[in-house]
Amino acid sequence: MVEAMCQTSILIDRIVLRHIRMRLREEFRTSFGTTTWRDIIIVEMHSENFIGYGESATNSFPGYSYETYETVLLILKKFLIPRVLGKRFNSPHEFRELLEFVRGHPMAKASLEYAFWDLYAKLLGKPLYELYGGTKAKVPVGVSIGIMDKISQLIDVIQYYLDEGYSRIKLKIAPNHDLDVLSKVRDVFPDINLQVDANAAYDLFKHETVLLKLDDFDLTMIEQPLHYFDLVDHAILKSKLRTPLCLDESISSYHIAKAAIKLGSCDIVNIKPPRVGGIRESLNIYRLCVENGIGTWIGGMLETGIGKAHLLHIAALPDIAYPSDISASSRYWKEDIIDPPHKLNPDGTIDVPKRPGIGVDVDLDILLKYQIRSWEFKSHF
Ligand code: OSB
Ligand code: MG
Repeated sequence: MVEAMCQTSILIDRIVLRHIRMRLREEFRTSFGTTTWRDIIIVEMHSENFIGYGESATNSFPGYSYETYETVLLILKKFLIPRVLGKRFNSPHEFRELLEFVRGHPMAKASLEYAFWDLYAKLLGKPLYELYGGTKAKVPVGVSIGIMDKISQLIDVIQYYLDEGYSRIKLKIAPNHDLDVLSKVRDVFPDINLQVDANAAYDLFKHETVLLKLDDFDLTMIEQPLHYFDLVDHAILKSKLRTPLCLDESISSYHIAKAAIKLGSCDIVNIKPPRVGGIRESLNIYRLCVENGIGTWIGGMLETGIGKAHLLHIAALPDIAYPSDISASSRYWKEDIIDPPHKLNPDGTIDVPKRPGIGVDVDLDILLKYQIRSWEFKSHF
């Protein structure tokens, strides 16, 4: 689909990296740690008068994966940028191919690939979703809610987001913060679309009884209950659960997705472009899942409006089956760095931007308020 498009040759003549630090409106607690501040690398890729934008989804601590914003900076500066700067590319496929010489570091690759896709689409004058074969003008979204000490507070927060119009609620769970919480939440909200995410906190041997009791709460899915390397135990657990099992952290690439599907480790895959190394890999995983009857949706990583815009274009694909973790700008930020900000529609969807590329403008004045440092790389021509 993408490869068959009209050829546009792009010369990458300048790349600017901006380290920004933004405070979340509220701290976000998961089984792997608490996030209050986000350290983000914004990638600005220039060709002629066009600018493409990417964003690293990493954090300041390697709790979700081994990458941090510092490793992204290192890999971009030392390996990836020197490889692409001053070169011409005829397609995003050709661009992405050149990043393959680095093993791992998916979030570094994704941040650069994001910027290239945006640039490429802007040069073609087309919104990104059209290049991906996306068909949805607006996509169903849900909100992900962190762990809270007080159940009364959690109930209030759920009510707040339901009132805002979110129609799917995802709760973070962890050992000793699960059945009791869910039973109280279900008492108050018996009918809402509810799912949970354990961020790999459980062990099948130690926690089997608790995990099987999750079947009692009519959950849409259980996300990443076990260790991220443990495809086999996930397959065993899936065979014992009625609730669909979704993998997040485990699915680090197309090849692992293939193994997980062959092993029967999951019913659903949360596709997160930053986790798998970008858009091309996400499109490949999406197609693989659709061919194999595995449900998909697009996961989030507390991104700014730039990263969320990229997610919206991918979530516009026709067979994404569940609401995605793409909340409105106001969910995480007092002030987003894009114009216009992403807004939630009353029906629990967010519009896919229609203008070329990611389809939203970056507000440089706001971005610079949060900037810690920037680095500029110019081609020699
Ligand atoms: O596991 O899905 C996750 C945020 C950071 C890291 C991991 C995860 C999350 C979320 C929030 O659940 C998703 C979002 O709204 O961006
Ligand atoms: Mg998750």
